[in-house]
Amino acid sequence: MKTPTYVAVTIALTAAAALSGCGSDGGSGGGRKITFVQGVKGDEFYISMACGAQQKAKELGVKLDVTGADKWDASLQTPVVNAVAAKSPDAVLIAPTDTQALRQPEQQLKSRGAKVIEVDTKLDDGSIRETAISSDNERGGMLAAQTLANLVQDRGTVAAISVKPGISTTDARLKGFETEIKKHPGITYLGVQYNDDDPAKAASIVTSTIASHRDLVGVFAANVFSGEGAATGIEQAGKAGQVKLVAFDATPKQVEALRKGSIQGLIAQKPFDIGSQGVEQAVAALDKKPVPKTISTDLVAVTKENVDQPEVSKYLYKGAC
Ligand code: T6T
Repeated sequence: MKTPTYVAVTIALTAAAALSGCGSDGGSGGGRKITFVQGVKGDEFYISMACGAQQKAKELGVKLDVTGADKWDASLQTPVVNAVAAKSPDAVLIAPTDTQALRQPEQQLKSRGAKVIEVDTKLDDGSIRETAISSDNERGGMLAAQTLANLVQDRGTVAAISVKPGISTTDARLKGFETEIKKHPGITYLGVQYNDDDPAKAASIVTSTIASHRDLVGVFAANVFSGEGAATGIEQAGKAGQVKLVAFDATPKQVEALRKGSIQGLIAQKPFDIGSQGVEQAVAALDKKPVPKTISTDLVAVTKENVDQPEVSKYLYKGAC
């Protein structure tokens, strides 16, 4: 039976696209396979990042898979990465959950021929990745300190809460926060406590800190679950609006707390842009085009007053694309 012309043309175009390295929609992805390994599943920061990566992957004709562990834990992320390596993707976007512990799993990805793009977090060892794409976290921590100092009128005791040591992003935020808060002599800084990225643990840390420090006037929360938990703790202590809270990120739950008055300031990142650039740089690396060693994305200060302005609300994180 003679093949109808339109079928023959489709087959020819698809074959030509595959050979030329262009996606069927003309992108340069050429049907390549990329996997995105999140720092943790079920976190709107990484869900928003995956949305950006998916949009760029579609545009460039790339197949994108998204995976991750259920908790922020290097011992759980490692088998996820090993399983990805076994499938030999052309490139991997990864948010390593520890600056050291994920070095060997990332090295295995590279040894199997994958281009490694670190998104959000990064390893101490920069020799494996093609590039690292993230917010300017140290500057974001300094911005958080300036914001909190203004909110507490430059006097009283403040504390910080974060995930665990050894995470490039939250460690940088704390470094920026501590550098800046020390420039405010009227403010006593209690230091940081860690919650293992568990909002319930963050809530109990904040309630007990409030109970043991009657002069506590402010808290800096270095990421999503630290911020969501700290807001809960402040509400449970009956101190909403009295103990000021500045948190990194902008999930729906954090924005709700901002509107309710248990959070006073959010430092929103641009995860959608990070994901989109991650796929773009992966394809550039596969096409042997130059890739910058680091790419820094912007931050947006979100308050109750500006949260509904379109130029701010477009950066609020989403639970689905
Ligand atoms: O703050 C983000 C991310 O930038 C950080 O590396 C880890 O925590 C988050 O994922 C939010 O949960």
